[in-house]
Amino acid sequence: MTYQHYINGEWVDGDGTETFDSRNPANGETLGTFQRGTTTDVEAAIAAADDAEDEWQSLSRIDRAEYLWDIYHELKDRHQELGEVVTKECGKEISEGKADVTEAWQMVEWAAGDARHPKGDVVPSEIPEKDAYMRRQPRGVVGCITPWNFPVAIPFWHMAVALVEGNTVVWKPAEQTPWCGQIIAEMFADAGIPDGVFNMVQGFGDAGARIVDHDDIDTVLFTGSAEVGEEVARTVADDPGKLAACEMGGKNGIVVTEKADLDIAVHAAVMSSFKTTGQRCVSSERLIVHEDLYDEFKQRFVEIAESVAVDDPLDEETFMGPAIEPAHVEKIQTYNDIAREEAENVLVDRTELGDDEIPDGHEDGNWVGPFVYEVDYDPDLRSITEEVFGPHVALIEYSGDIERAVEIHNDTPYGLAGAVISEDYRQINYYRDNAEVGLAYGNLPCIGAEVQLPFGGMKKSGNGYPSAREVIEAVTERTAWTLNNSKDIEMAQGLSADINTDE
Ligand code: UN1
Repeated sequence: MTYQHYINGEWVDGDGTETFDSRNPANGETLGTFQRGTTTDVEAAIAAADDAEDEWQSLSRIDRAEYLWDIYHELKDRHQELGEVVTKECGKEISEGKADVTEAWQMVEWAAGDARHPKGDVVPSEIPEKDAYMRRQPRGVVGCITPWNFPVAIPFWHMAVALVEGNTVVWKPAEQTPWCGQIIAEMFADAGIPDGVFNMVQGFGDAGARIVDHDDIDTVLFTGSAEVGEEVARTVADDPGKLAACEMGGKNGIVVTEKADLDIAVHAAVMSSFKTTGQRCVSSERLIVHEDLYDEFKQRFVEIAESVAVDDPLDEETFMGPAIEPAHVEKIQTYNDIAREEAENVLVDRTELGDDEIPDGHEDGNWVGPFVYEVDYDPDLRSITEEVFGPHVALIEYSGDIERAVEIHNDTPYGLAGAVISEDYRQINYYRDNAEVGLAYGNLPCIGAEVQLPFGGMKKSGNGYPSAREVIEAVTERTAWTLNNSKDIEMAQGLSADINTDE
């Protein structure tokens, strides 16, 4: 059987004749076959979303949220099952597969709960007889393009708030995780969301590109790679009526100062570097460690990186599952090769796992283990400036004060996430005030943000926050509404309201 698109309230094959398979990255098994959407399918979905706008906007925010509450309960009720689906399709170990589903229902809860919260601002006016308000209105049709590494949570980052606010959506899930896309679309269908309000087209970059450049899309929400995100932002910039909110990757760093608690430092670094096999946009690939602690930190970090459990992701004892796909393993290998050239020393090289390390029956998985190296700091090294999106970690020793550490930390084109490990509040506050990142942590890993926080980056890591709480800015217009309660018109700024005539 071939899974279909969900357009205008119907499951359809669409216009295309090609199909594609979803594969389990841990063992290569085929999980399902899916229709590959064409630009025509995207156009049909956008037309449906456009037609559905008026009816959807005529509902109250609270009534729109009712559809999402159904989904909230379903996500919770099916936690274990869906966690396993995430793990099978994207390779994250099972606690992470389940956390993805938890993050999804938390986002739905935030969005649907927010429907009952006051919205907009009451704003003072210079003129006592005037009432001024800021009101929010939906932007219209929102196009959502989501990545494979959070195949359930990130779609809800994009869509939950967009829908409650009164937008209709056209969504393209990542081509690596269409099964998660299918299940989410089934949830919307089961919740009885009106036809055309939610549309899903399975497919690849050509389908995504049509979402981005279509005139009837009002906002594009994109989470994914920097290359694609830049293209999205550029295309959207050509159309003044359109908005893009993009969240891309990072070359995230953790600063371990001479005042750090080493247990916290090692724990936070291991979590940040190797959870999700380094495939979070917030994963850390640079550990910037003060010379006073460097040797001990190195020894302890290396010991764990040598032994961290890379194994069957469905097994609860596993720490790292496989990488998403063979092409991604190649990318990681390429960067490991670059680092071999650039590094002072390679400390851990589990690029190729031994046969005894690969779980039985998983020989066709996309296995890659930790790679750790130390460099003599040089801002021109590719290995410490380009995002790998894998378990590829540089140790960078620094001497001097926190200012120096933060200088190295900020010396990347990216600015998504980072952490400082220190027991000295002055160092922590210096980092807080000067680190060029959207998500900054003290004495914690630089992963694991909660949905009620703003989530997004500075510099090349993105703009416009297509995620979590802050997505509301990308999917709403703000109207400044002013009402005069007087019979006379009086203007602010001392502007005369007199009408002078020649008579
Ligand atoms: C991502 O890294 O691609 O903060 C998303 C976190 C998760 C989301 C990560 N809440 O680690």
